[in-house]
Amino acid sequence: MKVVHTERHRAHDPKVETYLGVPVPANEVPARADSILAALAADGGFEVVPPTDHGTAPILAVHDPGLLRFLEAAWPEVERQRLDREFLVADTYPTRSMFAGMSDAFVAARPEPEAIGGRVGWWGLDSSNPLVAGSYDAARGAVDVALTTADLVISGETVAYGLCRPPGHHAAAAMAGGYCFFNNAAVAAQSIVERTDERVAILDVDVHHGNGTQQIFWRRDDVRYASLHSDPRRLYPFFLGHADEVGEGPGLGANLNLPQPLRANDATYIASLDRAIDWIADAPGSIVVVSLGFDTYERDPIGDLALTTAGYHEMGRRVASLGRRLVILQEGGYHVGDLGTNAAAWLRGASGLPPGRTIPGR
Ligand code: Q9C
Ligand code: ZN
Repeated sequence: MKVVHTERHRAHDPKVETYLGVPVPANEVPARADSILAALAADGGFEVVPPTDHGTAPILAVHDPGLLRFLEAAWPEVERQRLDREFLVADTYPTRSMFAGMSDAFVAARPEPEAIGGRVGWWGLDSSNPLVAGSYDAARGAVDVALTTADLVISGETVAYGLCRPPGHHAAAAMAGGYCFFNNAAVAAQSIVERTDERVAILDVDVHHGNGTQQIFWRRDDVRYASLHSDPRRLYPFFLGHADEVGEGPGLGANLNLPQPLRANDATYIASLDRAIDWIADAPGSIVVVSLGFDTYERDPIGDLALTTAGYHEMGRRVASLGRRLVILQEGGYHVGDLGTNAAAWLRGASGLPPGRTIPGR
């Protein structure tokens, strides 16, 4: 299997994030990609290829140009103002209740703030998403990885894996958040729709609901979105991801959320996965974009499900059994030590290979 990867991800190297306002070690770190690459290299069945530059047009096909402008300008502005800090994060957000009682048109006409402290809240979902000096460049690299992975599949590979970092599925059309800046999977899916004229399905198996992907395709029937995730009553992103979110307008019925119970195991999870797979099989199309997270893992530090390495192999096998071509893109997964082994297991399953090595000592 081809693996698309670039070292550009390394520029996004936050040391700290904040958790309910308290500094904690960052979860979304370059070592994640190192873990995955090391395991795939040890496996031997993977060929690493670099991405090609796709420019900004595919990003602007799903994102507000203001988000791109902000992300590009944010760190230079921090430096220009000599704000002495290692990362930028908002403390003030345009929360919905601020605008309660005001008309949609009035709210839509509120101007983007000029001050950096206002802009970072304007374009952001949450305060645990540190933006550092290299975040923009790394995020552009991750989009190129996703688009190159889609290119490979469009030009005939049955499956390819993009080692996107930073991840993407929390980024909405006009919003970054949840360790995400651009929505890699949404950019790839949009590009596939444009170039193949086919419908595309996105299957999101990160432990968190992909609120950004859902938002981008909410009113569309040409891109179906299915997500398995921890119930948002317990876990981030809290405000979206419930089972009653089914899309609106032309997109009514093209969104499927399957919230999972606390500590869901392989059997419980895979029963839901089969539902999502059947739902995807119900609609036409030959390509599925997989938003692949390993924060469903039993030892993940921020997830609350309990999947195993063996479960990941079975998941990959079942997703491949759809008989569609797969554009597999990396999202979350924060147990850095076991991340690579889990990724190798999933991708081996998706390639029709038997399970590889297991977690040492387990
Ligand atoms: N104490 C992805 O997995 N909140 N994003 C973390 C941890 C944000 C996760 C709080 C979690 C975002 C792509
Ligand atoms: Zn996640």
